Amino acid sequence: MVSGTALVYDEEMMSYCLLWDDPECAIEVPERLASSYKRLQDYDLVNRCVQLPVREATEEEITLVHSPEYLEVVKNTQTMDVDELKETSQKYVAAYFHQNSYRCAKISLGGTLQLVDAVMSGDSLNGMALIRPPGHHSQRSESNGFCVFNNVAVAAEYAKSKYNVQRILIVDWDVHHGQGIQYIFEDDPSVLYFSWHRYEHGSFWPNLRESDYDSIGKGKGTGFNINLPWNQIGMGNADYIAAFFHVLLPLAFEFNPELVLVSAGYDSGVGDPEGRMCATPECYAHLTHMLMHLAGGKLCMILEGGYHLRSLSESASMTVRTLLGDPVPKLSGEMTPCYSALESIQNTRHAHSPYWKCLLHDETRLVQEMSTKGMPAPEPLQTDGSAADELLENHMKKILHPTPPITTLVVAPVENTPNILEGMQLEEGTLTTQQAINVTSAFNQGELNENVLNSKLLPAVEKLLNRKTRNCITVSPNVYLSAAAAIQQALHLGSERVFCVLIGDVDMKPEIANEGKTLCLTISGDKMPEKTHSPYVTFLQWKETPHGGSSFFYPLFRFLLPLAYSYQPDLVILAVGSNRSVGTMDIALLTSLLQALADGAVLAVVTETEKEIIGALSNVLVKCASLGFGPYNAPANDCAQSLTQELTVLETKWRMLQCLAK
Ligand code: X5A
Ligand code: ZN
Repeated sequence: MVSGTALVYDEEMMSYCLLWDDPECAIEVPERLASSYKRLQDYDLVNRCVQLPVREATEEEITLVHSPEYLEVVKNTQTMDVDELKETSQKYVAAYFHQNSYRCAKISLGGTLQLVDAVMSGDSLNGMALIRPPGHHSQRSESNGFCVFNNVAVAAEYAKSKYNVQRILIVDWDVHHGQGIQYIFEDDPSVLYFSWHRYEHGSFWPNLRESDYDSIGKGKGTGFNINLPWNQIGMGNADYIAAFFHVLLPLAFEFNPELVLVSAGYDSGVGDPEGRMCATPECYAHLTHMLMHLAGGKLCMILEGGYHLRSLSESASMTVRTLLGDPVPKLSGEMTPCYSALESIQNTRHAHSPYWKCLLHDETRLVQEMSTKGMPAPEPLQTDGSAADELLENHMKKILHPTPPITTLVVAPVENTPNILEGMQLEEGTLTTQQAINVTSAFNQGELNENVLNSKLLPAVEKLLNRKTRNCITVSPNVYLSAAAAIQQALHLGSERVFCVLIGDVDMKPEIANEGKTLCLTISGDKMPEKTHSPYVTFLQWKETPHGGSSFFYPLFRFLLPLAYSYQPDLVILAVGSNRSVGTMDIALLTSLLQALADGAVLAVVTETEKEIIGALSNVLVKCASLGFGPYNAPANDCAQSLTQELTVLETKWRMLQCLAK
């Protein structure tokens, strides 16, 4: 299997800078690269990556996107004096040239193409290019917003022509609209472009009408340009994650790209003077982790903006850590998207609803009068530069833990041992049925039985909670009883929130959901049982439609993950019994995505007869297995309907489920 993370960096890209006074351009400094690279070194991430040498992009490559006339203009800046450089710069918007700009722009683009080659050839699974100048504002014949050549746009054209890639997803999480990328691919259905950006009803740079949600592409490309404009500053973790669940991910999975390119600007992070947003560094780990499940893991991160050095470098480090497969830290903050974010999400979903099957099942309608329209300019947030420095320093200490020494602990009787993979450790033995029965009665009596404490499953739960192992897989003759025992043990050891997903014949008794300390979700092909009226006992009726492909993405992003993220568990238990109505690959995807919760503490409990599931889950839990998915299928009507009903009840309590502002 393809593995490894590539890193592109060369200090030569620090050999240009702004030569005159211009407050707008002053933030784009060479130290942006130095501090990012330094932070990666401090976290010992550079050593764990494959470092790729940069190269100059060729003229042929540059003109995949740019006009020969513009190339000539940039080339000529090499020999200009400062006055001429300034004069050339002023022909464009928010641009500056230096004598070394051309050379650096060629390396910046060439480095990006090196990364694309590594990933497309299979030398590396994924990677990141730390480069400048950035690219996403630059246009066919124009420099713009500190960008000279459009690195990501050229990379997409390059991948199409060199590797015959049919579908490319570009995710632009920079806080500015990459209008350059939009213009280049507007009428091209082979490139799906997603950008969120600070917009404030058009009052934020680059102040373009076409940055709004209703620019959806042109001609054949209609539906393939997704703009999510933020009309307020202060967007944070919950808003970004909601945008992924309710806008980007469903469309991206339906699109089914063969390569994902990220215009990875970190000016959307906390402390950035341009963006004035609030996302903390681990948010980028979550975004990255989700994107790693597309295109068989072929994911290239290409640096764009990011002007708060500490925020930039911490966020870029979280990105690389995640690419390498390290556990994703728990997301911090209240998991409630703000009203203005929901308005934006609602409008983007509405604008795209004619073009995407996955948007069909929910009601979509337009917000006519935006709540923030005509509001006075927002007050500066308290997170100015140095306050953010301090906040970040403390924050990183709080959220980063040493990676557990064991990746996957296997609790199984020896005759049922799955093939032990590298990174797995076997603890022989599991609960006997008698022991498990003891647990249930112990639970009813409010005490834990000696017998049970001596078995191997309960110590495994302790190891999981104490971070001795990252995750755990248990092969059990009685999935329900083992899961019940694990829950009791977790609560006994002080867990506050256990998220438990039950698939197939597991039959967990709802009374397990005590005091909100557990949230149980049962997935079954049968109709919903009589309603319990507890938001902690939830139900998903799900059955695959017969004709190939999968429709599971729909409930995954519409329901399962938003529910899990709303709850913020400290332990995830996934119990898979027999007679399940969800396919092996879908359960693998679910498990892999759930690893972003609870610092990766996932306990999978699997029936001993389900060999295929045991194999698939071992793969997902041990390696960040790159999963491949077929085309998207529309879900069966009764399933979609029962989900909608369930959502109406639950979304007032679990706020990440909400995708209409009301
Ligand atoms: C790459 C990038 C921002 C330009 C802002 C000009 N450019 N006001 O973040
Ligand atoms: Zn930017």
